[in-house]
Amino acid sequence: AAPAMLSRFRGALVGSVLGDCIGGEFEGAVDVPLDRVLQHLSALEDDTRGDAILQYSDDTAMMRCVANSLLTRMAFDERDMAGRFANEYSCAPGRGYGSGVIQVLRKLASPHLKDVFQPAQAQFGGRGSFGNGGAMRAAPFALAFKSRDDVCKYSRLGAMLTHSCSLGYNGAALQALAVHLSLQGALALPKEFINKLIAEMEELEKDETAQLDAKALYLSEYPYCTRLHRVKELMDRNSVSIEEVISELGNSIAALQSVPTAIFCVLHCLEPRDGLPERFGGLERTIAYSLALGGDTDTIACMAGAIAGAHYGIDSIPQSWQKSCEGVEEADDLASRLYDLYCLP
Ligand code: 8NA
Ligand code: MG
Ligand code: MG
Repeated sequence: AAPAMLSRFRGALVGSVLGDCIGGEFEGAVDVPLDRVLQHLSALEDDTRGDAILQYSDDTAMMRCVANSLLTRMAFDERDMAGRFANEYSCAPGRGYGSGVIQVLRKLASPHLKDVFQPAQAQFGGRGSFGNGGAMRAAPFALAFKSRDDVCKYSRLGAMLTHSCSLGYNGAALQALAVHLSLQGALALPKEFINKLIAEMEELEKDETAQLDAKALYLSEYPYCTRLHRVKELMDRNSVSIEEVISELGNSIAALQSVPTAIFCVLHCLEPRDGLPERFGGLERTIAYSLALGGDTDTIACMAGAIAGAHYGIDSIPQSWQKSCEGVEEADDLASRLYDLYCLP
């Protein structure tokens, strides 16, 4: 039976945290052999490993800020959200933030700041960040807003607080839309799922700013659509190597080279795959596969975990994994409260 909506909400945020915590082990690694991934995962099931908990990083720290802001304000409030990012960073600066975004977070802490979008706009010579930091925290927007237009609009605005390049905030919209569709059960029809995402991104990438940014970065005219078409091609293949996925889609900290990749991980792992244990369910396969790609593993697994968790629901997530990761209970609680908000008439 398909999971109930509350189970999907909880799966989305818990899946996101698990991907971040479990993926941290291989962050930045160039080559991650699958047996190392499986070793890392089986260690989570080992009761004798004591109470060494895998810590979450910036991905989860900022996702919690987004969820808490949406819950407290019961709407998108840019000043409140910016304030939470700044405060979270000043309380726990050692969570592995990107080197650029730190400057934005410091400026956002100033009480005299008039325009909270301004610090992000000053990044990288005025071009803004194209990192995946907006996308990694985008899942709660899909839980807070019912309509696809709102999910899209507010996930972009939320990302613009730190990522003013269209590649950065459109990547956040793509991630939020993927979670939104997954919550609706859309992954039951994978082809339609990817076609819907392509149609949404065509709308966003038509925009003049998006066109100019793509040109300035020497990218194709519709960069996300181009990548999503590649995802579709890879889905059609009987066998795809890790190397092909990395070269076609990427595994870096750029949103363009990680959000479509995370979506591919989910789609690819809807079915059992060679090399992954048969006892693994879909969510376990998705996380394992994301780690095997190397690169920005915590963030790719975090994004894939949110989409997969929304599809399979909370009961698909092993207890041993949940117990091994910091911040799971809080994420579960945030998801339940966002569900209550979602159910309000
Ligand atoms: P960001 O905005 O600082 O962007 C990340 C990096 O991308 C920057 O430091 C630049 O190197 C590069 N970059 C982004 N935009 C531009 C541009 N317009 N021109 C040139 N270079 C650019 O931070 P973010 O929030 O997007 O970062 C997200 C990632 O950083 C996440 O994966 C997160 O996990 C974290 N991360 C941390 C480490 C670490 O060492 N702890 C490693 C990888 C990623
Ligand atoms: Mg991180
Ligand atoms: Mg990362």
